[in-house]
Amino acid sequence: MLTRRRFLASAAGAAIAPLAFAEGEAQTVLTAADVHVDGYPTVEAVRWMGTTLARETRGRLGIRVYHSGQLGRETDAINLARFGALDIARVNVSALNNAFPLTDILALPYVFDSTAHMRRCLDGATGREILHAFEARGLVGLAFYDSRVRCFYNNRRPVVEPSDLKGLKIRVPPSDIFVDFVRALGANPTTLSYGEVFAALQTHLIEGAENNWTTFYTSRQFEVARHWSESLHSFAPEALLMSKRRLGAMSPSDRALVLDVAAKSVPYMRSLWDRQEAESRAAVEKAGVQVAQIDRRAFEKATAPMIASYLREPELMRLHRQIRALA
Ligand code: GTR
Repeated sequence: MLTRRRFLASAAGAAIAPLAFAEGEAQTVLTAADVHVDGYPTVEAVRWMGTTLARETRGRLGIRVYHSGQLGRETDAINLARFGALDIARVNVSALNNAFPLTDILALPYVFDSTAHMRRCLDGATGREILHAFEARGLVGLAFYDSRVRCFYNNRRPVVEPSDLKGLKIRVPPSDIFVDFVRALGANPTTLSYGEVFAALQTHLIEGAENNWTTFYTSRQFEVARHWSESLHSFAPEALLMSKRRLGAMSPSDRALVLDVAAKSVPYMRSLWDRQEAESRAAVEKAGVQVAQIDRRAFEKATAPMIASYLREPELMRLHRQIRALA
């Protein structure tokens, strides 16, 4: 095995950069923003990109990840990246829906049947087309990451039927799809940024929200919302975006390297994700959160007109057909 000591010894006194670089130590440090806590699979995947870039360029390129929302909301990160003030924004597609309408198809409820189905679509022509669409507005779509599936949870009661949600104030991300979906179920949608959700649940400004197991756990929202419902409604994935201006300013070979390393971070992220999701669910259930199965038919029936209204948009209908053909 080539250890660091042996590598340095074999360099015979030449001024060679070390094999491992601390985050942010490279000559050119790209900045990345994520709302999630340190250790979350998206944070770790971008950090892995930074380590890989540093290794491949002998310390010339690296990434510093500002996690836990240190650089603000996802909508802020998107705009900062568009204008070149931030290099990499890791956000959920829900934060992109209103500005990039093609992303609607990825967040729309009941479009994907499973993670495997979603991965097939994102890894193929549908994913490539949507990633490409970001370029029209100052961004380069580097990759999509997993976020599995979103479900409702609340601090009031078990939710089985849509009528159980009636009148509840439910936090949604800043996307019309989520606002319309929650409204179609008879609840009151409240748009809040991710960082505000825990306190809003705790102070009863809202009564519920919806997200995946990993986020529910790592944000500690499970401590203040004790009823989870397996609504499995949206597979809205994560998007990894880069400032088009910043990427365009790099040399062609560095540009190709960044794109390649981003693509390679996807399987890495997925392996972290699968493990973390199972651990998160187990921890939440152990902490006593009640899990209810829902009446899926009733949920689909209540929201069918709302979903159909989005699919009247020809581009979304076309993508929907493409996705369903891979089901
Ligand atoms: C999570 C996602 C975050 C953020 C959050 C939210 O699943 O990973 O990027 O978008 O949802 O609902 O705001």
